[in-house]
Amino acid sequence: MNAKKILSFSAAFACALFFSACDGDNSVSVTEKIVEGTANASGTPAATDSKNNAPSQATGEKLLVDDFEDGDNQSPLGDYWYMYNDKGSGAESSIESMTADAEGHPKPTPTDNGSKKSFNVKYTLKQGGYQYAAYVGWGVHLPTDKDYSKYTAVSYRYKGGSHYIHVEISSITDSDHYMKSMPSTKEWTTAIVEFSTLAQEGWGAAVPFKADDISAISFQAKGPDTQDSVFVDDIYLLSGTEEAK
Ligand SMILES: [Ca+2]
Repeated sequence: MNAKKILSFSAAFACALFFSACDGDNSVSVTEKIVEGTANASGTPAATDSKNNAPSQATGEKLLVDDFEDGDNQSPLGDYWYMYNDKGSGAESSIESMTADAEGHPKPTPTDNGSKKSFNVKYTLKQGGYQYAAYVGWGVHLPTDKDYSKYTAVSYRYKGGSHYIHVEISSITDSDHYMKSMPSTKEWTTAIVEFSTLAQEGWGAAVPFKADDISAISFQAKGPDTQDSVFVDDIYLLSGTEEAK
């Protein structure tokens, strides 16, 4: 797939899926790229906008997890966005929201992606005396009494450092969640992550993935000591996808 095709597709797709970002201004989306991450959680993140690896587009129902336009700390599905760090494990990483409230809870921040707000974290990874890689994370729980069985993928837009997306299921109790590694990007990028491409990292119990058991969508930055930031927006569960034309 050549670059021109990616750009023309991306603009159309972004306006179809995220139409609110395109009201009266198609120029917003033309710089977006569409990528997928790598299934290997320990591998080097790589974009898939290269030959023989076409991106997907949504074809079925969408369930909004959050688009942050209301500016509050709560997902439309009911639960609240959270952040965590590795200090309880003995490392020294930190994470903060650019616009936390008085209690330190993360809140959406004004954004440059054509919508009003997105969710931002900035973080410092610092291994300290911890024997494994430093990590921080952020995410939101989903109500577990809802039927997610028809959903096959999660989509979101992001900009910033490399990270992992986690689709957590309630039947995993040791935190070795299904995940995918996503590459860093300096431009707002649309990612469609098929559940079939997720993998557990492998240090915990192997548990079959069942979409109906989804309990959280979360993100994690993990690796060598560094400082970076990530913005996320327009997070949806998708019931169908197909290869982009
Ligand atoms: Ca938004």
